[in-house]
Amino acid sequence: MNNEKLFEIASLFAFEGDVVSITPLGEGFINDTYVVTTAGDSPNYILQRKNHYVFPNVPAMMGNIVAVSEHIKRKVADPMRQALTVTLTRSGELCAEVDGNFWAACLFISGSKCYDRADSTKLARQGGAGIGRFQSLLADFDQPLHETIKGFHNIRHRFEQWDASVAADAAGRVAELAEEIEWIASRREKMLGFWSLVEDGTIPTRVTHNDTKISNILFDQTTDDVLCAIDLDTVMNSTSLNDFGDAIRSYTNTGAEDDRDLSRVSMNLDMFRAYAEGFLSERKSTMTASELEWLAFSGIYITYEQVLRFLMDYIDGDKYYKIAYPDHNLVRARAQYKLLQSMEEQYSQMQSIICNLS
Ligand code: GN1
Ligand code: MG
Repeated sequence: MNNEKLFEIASLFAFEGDVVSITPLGEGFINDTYVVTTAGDSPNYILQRKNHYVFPNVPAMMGNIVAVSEHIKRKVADPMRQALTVTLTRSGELCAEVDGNFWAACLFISGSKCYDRADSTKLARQGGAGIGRFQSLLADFDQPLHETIKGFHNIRHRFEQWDASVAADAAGRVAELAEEIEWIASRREKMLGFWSLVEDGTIPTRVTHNDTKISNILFDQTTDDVLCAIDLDTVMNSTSLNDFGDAIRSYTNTGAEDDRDLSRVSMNLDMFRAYAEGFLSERKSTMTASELEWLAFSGIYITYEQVLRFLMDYIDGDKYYKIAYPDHNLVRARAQYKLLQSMEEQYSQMQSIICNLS
């Protein structure tokens, strides 16, 4: 995106001060993110092009983000730093549509930082407490939330998409994937068994973040305390276990999400314990027995779902995730599968850790 165009888009938003620079930030797989720097003492902002292939209704998604953030603001000591502040367009809209793309903005929280990787148990504990607190702050949120991505962590829905993708074979890749397709098939009933407990209400539905990797938490630059959860695009009603499971998938991995060297990929049990300690320190007293019973399994569930999603995108011809090279989604799927196997091997230890903490 050229700079002139970016300045033109920025001018649509009710930013304070003169915009002096707009620079890319981070490596999200979905949206394009920029930092907007303004002159003098005026605040800086985050400007994002929201991917509307992934998010079909960006205004409704922004409505979720505003509602949830307003709710959190009413409860925290420092609302401008412990919650997101969405910046409206000059005409008062939640987002701007430019050439068929949707743009949205929020305040850049000053004196904040984030981490790309959780490389210590201290960070894992803090991250767990951060997401646990996010869920606690929203426990009494009672407004309807738009389902931003239909069936996001609903494996029954994912299997419908999966079956259609495999049948369509849009990129002609199915024939070479017999082994990988069997990884998915062999665990299908087990995953549906877990999800049916969510569907029948045995496991309760709450307000959840749904994308809980470490880079989606802001820390204070000075104190290193957690400030708030960011990237609220996927805030929806689901089981709180998905937030735990997705974090376990990312925090505990000893390798990279897309590691070609599978010998580097495994689940680190100390990181699992630390994340669980942090999460349960905030949530234990309000969790049901069924949630605690399935907490450890949620890591396996979400990692399996991620194998399926990466593989499905590879089968579809790489339509969803940004890729850096042609078989990137396949490499991601294989690395996540290695992580899944490592979790399955350590499942009884994961279970006893949760049991001891709860
Ligand atoms: C996507 O773009 P990013 O990094 O926030 C995805 C997550 C995946 C993740 C895999 C809306 O998140 O669900 O777990 O990639 N977000 C969406 O790293 O699909
Ligand atoms: Mg995200």
